Amino acid sequence: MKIGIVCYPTFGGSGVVATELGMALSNRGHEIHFITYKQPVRLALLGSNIHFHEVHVPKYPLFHYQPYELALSSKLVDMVKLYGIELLHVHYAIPHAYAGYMAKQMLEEEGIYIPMVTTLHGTDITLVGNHPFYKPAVTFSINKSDIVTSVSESLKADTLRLFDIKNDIEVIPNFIDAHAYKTQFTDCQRGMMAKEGERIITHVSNFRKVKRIQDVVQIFYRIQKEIPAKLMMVGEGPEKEKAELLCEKLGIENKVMFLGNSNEIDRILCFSDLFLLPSETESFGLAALEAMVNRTPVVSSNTGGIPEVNRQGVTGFLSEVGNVDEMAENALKILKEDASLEKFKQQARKESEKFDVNNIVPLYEAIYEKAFKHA
Ligand code: GMT
Repeated sequence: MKIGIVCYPTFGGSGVVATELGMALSNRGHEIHFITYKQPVRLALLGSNIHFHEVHVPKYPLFHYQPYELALSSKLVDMVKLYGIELLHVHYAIPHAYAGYMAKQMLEEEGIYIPMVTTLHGTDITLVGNHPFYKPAVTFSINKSDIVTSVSESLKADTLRLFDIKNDIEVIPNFIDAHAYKTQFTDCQRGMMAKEGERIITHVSNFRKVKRIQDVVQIFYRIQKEIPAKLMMVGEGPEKEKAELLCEKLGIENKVMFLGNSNEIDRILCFSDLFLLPSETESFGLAALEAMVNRTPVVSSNTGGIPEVNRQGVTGFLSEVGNVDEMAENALKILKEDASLEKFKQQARKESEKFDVNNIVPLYEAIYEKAFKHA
């Protein structure tokens, strides 16, 4: 199939999933066209089966806001015609489903019918899309999609609760390539980051409010009072500075490393002993799954789709949002003894294999077949 993928090209989970999906589909013989404003960060290799088309938005002084949807829908029309793209798969409803639907309509005027699959990722529903200023357009574009998927049962329930949705929503969980990690890094160079006997705790995110970065620091503060430990903070975002200040205030700045955005998350997770994800809301928690595949157990909040990924007492522990005392106690349960740490590491890895690319990508292929019948 020739598939056009629309996504955010940044470090956010939806862009990562869309990029990994495109790469997996191209390995399975499909021709993939990424259409977005920048080459997706995880997209390493372009080739005969995998293309990137940049959406340019010319700046014009009259416009206070430059019209990205207009440029995107025009680019979609052009690329569908030029490359014979047969299906559009848009990730994140805003504004991608809206622009995709406009492109579909323009193409229909020329006698070209193209199905559109929309994948909902989380904040497009729970935070941004739900805002009254966007809601009618988001509802409309979800209802106009040929097939709608969501990345967890929890997100599906949220969507049905918050919007007046007329079509079915199919749940297809996010995925990882478990086999890519099996033999990848035998020497994790742990010694570069921590001393012998120190536990390494990691958090990876876009440092937005929803991630409750201050909770990450507070949990670590409690852990390091009990055992020798270091905290790796990976990512960039608006809450980073506050977190740095809190570390100074608590006097733990020499135990916390802020590593910025990284394309080598797996190298960092390779030497991590525990992953912290205390988010306010999380439709899935791809970062937790990426930790688990790298044998890193997870201490998290029990919100949204996280319980579908992090299993209580198996891959880690879950607590109510904001309960940093319990999260720290749970972390210590895992970290204190080598034997319990090893047990959780093995269980985290085993559970992650359920989300292997080879189990999940065929579900998308089946959806595409269905979308053709629907269109
Ligand atoms: O987590 C973020 O803030 C980024 C956001 C995105 O849209 O890129 O992530 C969402 O989609 C990911 C991939 O499906 C999910 O794993 C994240 O849980 C979800 N984030 C939230 O729901 C807050």
